[in-house]
Amino acid sequence: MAAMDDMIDATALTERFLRDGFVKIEQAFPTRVAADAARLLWRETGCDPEDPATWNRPVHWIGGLSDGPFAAAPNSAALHAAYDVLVGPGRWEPRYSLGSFPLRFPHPEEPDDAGWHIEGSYQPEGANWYYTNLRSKDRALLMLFLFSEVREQDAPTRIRVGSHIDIPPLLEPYGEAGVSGLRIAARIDAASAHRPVVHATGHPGDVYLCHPFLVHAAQPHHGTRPRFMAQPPLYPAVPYELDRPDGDYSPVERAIRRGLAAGAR
Ligand SMILES: O=C(O)CCC(=O)C(=O)O
Repeated sequence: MAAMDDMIDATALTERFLRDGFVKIEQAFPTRVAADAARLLWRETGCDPEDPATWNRPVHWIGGLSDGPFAAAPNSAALHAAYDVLVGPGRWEPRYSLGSFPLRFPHPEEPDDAGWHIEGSYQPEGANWYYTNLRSKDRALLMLFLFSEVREQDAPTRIRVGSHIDIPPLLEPYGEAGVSGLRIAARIDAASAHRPVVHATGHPGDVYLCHPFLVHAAQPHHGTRPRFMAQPPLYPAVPYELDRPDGDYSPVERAIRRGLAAGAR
C-alpha cells in the first residue's frame, strides 16, 4: 500500500474518475516504448511516415498486436496501481497485448466511424454487433493509449465529461443479456448530449483510463501528422457486482450505482 501511495494519489484519482468518468495518467509508460510501438504500427499500415502521398485512408484500423512494446505498455507500475484503485486488486486481468488501433490520418475524406458511443464488449451467439450490459460484462475499463503527439488538430478522441453517469439507466432494462450498442446508439447520444466535451490530447506514453460507459467519439483529422492510439479494454478477472453486502465497491461499480440512483430520481 505504501508503495502505491508513493506512485499515485488514490483518493484524488478516485474522485476525478467518479466525477468525470476518466483519468489521464501522464507518462504512464516510457516514451521509448511508445516510439517502438509507433514504428511497428507504421509497418502495419504499409504507409511511409515521410511520404504523405502514401497516406491513403482517413483511418487504418489495426487489430491486436503482442510484440514487445505492446506487451510492455499496459504493464507499467503506475498503470497496475491505477487499475487496482479503479477496478480493485485481484479484479482485473493483466494483459500482454494491445488491440484495436484506430490510426487516424490527415485525409480529404471524412471517416465514417465518428459517432458518439460507448464501447461494446461481447457478442452473443448470432449477434452481428458488440453488446454491453449494466455490469459491463467482459470490460473492466476502456483505455486510450497514446503512441504519437496528439494535439487539438490531430483528431483527439472527443469525450463527454461525466457521461458515464447517464448510461446505467439505459442499460438496466436489458438485464444480464445486455443490448447491442447499435440498438441504443441514438439514446446514448441523446442522454449525454448536455455534457461538456474535452479532447484526449497528450504525449506518447500518456494513457486515459475510462469508465466502460464513458460516451466518446472519433473525429476527422485536420492536422498534418497521423494520430496513433490504441483503445483496448482492460479485462475483468471477476464480474462487477452492484450489490455487495460488505460495501466494498470499486469506483467503476460506485459510478454505475450513482447512475442508477440519478436515473431513479
Ligand atoms: O479514434 C478515436 O478517436 C476513437 C475511436 C472509437 O472510439 C471507436 O471507433 O470505437
